[in-house]
Amino acid sequence: MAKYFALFLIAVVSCTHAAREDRKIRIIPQPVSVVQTGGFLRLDTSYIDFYSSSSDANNAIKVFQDELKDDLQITFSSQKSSDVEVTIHDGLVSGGYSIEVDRKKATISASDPEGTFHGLQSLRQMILFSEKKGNKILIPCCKIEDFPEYKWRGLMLDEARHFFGVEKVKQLLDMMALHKLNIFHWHLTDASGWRIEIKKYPLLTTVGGKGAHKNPDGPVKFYTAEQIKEIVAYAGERFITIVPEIDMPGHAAAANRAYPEFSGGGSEAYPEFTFHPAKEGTYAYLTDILREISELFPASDIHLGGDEVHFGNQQWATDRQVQSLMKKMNLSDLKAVEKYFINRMSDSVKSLQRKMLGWDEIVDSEVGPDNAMVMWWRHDKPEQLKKALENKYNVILCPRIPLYFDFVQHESHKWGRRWRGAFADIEKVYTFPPDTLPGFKEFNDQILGIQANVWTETIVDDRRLDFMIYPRISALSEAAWTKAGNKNYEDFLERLKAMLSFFKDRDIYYFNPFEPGLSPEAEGI
Ligand code: TNX
Repeated sequence: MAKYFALFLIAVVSCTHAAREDRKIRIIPQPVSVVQTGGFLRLDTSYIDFYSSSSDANNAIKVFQDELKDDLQITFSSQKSSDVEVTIHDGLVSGGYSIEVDRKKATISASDPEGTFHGLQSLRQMILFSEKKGNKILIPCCKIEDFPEYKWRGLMLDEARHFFGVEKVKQLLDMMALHKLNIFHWHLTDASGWRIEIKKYPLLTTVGGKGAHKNPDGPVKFYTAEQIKEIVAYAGERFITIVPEIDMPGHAAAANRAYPEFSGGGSEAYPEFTFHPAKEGTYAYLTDILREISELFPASDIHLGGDEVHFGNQQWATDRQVQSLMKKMNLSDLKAVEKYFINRMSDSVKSLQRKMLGWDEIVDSEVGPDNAMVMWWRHDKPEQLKKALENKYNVILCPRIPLYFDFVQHESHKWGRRWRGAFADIEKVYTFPPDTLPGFKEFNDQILGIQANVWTETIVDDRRLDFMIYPRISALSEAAWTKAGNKNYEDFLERLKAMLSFFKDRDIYYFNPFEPGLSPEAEGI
């Protein structure tokens, strides 16, 4: 009898245990603390009563309600007997929030609208990923406290090499917002195409917007100023800042097709790659462009690129005007010319009341930490990160390995790039940053955050784009938001399963880390 009783007990215990696992709260990125207090709030599957005591939260609430209408066809009313209540009051970290769920209601508190937005996105995941029984959604009672580890949680998309358009970008912004990523860095110009309308120089888009990487004769594709405004507003409603990048003095071939008078030439492999550093007209032209950019983007920063100038500055060495500039300004070599260019353009950015951002090459241009922030991308040059930090720059970490999402993501894959065999698998994204990074600990307060970059030379269409971004975006969000001590890859993978089915419902063509060998090619990607 005792034996049977023991067996019975084991059965009961393991059942409850299984149920508990099943009823776990699954939020990505993992919050600072989640304590399940027992029992459930039973929400109706088709109707939620929603109350907010502050109109400051209206915008975050509107996005949340529209999304849930779309996700689950839930409708909303607002009486005081609410299922969900939102309050704004002092005392919580900016961008942070708390959620308390008891058997009667879910209460979200934050100090600012951004915190409210984050809290609502967590609640949305709880609604989406909790058990549904009959016409009830069973939200586990809990207390959640949450705030971000890094203030810069970015994703960069290159639309110069391949263009994806308004709807795809909005979908990406939606997914960023769901993951509490808050910076969308938009690489809008490069050798393959110039993708943003500039009223004063219309040929930039009508000529420079033609074609794509390896397909120079493709159709003209670009964003009109109106579309840019629409996307900036859409991002703003989701507490995402868009940082535009106008790459210079290299990666300028598309602009140079439109206005060859400002070209500084290129090399055999990279024709017409640079802007001309010795013509006064170039600085006026680029400053005019940046003025229009500053009118379109409210962000406090403008990214000027500054990368890989040596790919195509060979003609500077023989150009008569560059030679006389070098004499006049006492510039000893082409690196000094590059430095001169970057400093002039940094002055332009300053005159527009903006701060310059640049790739890690700009540290060598000594533009100064008061004038610029740096994105460290060359993972094979850790000394450049150290140099940036020692020179007091604020830095965003986005090293190719593991944060370039155009890189292969699984050993067995051939879709994407590799760096001497190295690639960017999801676990490495998740565990970033390793505490072995040089300078990382001593200069921690200069590290603004983390960003992944999606370069698109090899990403030709929406499906490939999805495949490279999802679900590495989920790992990125946890790398950027969650404290190191709260990260756990196995636990993340468990939570990720729910997120993958959400991606599936959205027709997002994600990589499945649980079936890594599946060949996208076989499926026609
Ligand atoms: C390096 S990252 C580049 C890009 C390429 C990318 C491809 C950087 C500042 N420059 O121009 O698209 O590698 O992975």
